Amino acid sequence: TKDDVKTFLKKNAFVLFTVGAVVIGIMLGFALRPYKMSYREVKYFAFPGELLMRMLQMLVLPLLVSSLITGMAALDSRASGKMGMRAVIYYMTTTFIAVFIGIIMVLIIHPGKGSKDEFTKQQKIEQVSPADAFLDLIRYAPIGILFLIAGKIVEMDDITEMGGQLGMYTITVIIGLLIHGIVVLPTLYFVITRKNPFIFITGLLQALITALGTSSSSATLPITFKCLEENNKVDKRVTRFVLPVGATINMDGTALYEALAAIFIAQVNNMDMNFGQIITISITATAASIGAAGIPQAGLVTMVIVLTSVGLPTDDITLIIAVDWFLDRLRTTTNVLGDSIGAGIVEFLSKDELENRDLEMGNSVVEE
Ligand code: DAS
Repeated sequence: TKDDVKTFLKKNAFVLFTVGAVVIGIMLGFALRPYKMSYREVKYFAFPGELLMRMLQMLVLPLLVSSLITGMAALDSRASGKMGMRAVIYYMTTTFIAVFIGIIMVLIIHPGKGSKDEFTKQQKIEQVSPADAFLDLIRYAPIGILFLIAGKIVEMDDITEMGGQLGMYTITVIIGLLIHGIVVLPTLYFVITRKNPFIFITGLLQALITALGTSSSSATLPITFKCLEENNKVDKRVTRFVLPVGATINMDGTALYEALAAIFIAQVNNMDMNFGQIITISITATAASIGAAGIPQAGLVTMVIVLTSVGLPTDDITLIIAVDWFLDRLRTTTNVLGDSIGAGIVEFLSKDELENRDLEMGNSVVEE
């Protein structure tokens, strides 16, 4: 009915505007290519996009600090010491494995081989001078994205090469996320609990589909709670602690993606990353995934940290914006899967404590 359409449009306004902006940006870019604009003209034309990047860069630090504080606060306030430690060890282990997979995949498949044409090589790495966010970011973002994409399309010499690289990049991310989500996480669950991981994952299907649909771990949280507690019978004392913290700081999919995307951008710029830079990328991708909020495209925003840490041009993020709305769904699903398997593992490892606490509770009830 008319009302349903109105509600749908209101709920998905931002996503619809962003997709619209990507389409118009692509069309505008192709329309302007025949005019062979100079480097300077492109810079002026694409300035509104530059503005968005500076505003996003301004947001990154507060985002990082605030989500770390809230994440740690959630950890300190309610966690029993041992359960908290187990969760943090699980988060760090799975996130580092995810980063490792991302880096190996992009170095094996090498999607970004070939270099940017001369034209874009002149591109200096502008020092980030945070512009005043005089415009409300969310309402401004689609406009910024439109000009970022149009500007990128105008300046790229060989579109087909970039299209091909983007395709290979997307496939590389998907393979990396699948390895982590279908091989690493279930194996970890089986090795520790000796239970069938795929039965556990079947109980999570509704949450995984919600993550795919919303691109937001936070929006999926209520469903993740329901799936774990009702379908997988995970103890509420574990889910109440592991899930909110996990949804904030444990993002395996995002960490894998940011490390992989950073090296892809280095490849497109024909810049080989040495071992030290790859270690830097691993650490900053982990930190960026901890700092990314559980909202759509948060991983794209915090990727600025990773690119800046190894001196890569931050506005090359526009090369991957066109496919980010799709890859975000897959990495969010991996994030939710990682949080959920973490709850199952932490519950298994905390079994004795939980039972002792039940006994204490039971005794105290009996004594009363
Ligand atoms: N969309 C984020 C999430 O909700 C992940 C990301 O942007 O990388 O988990």
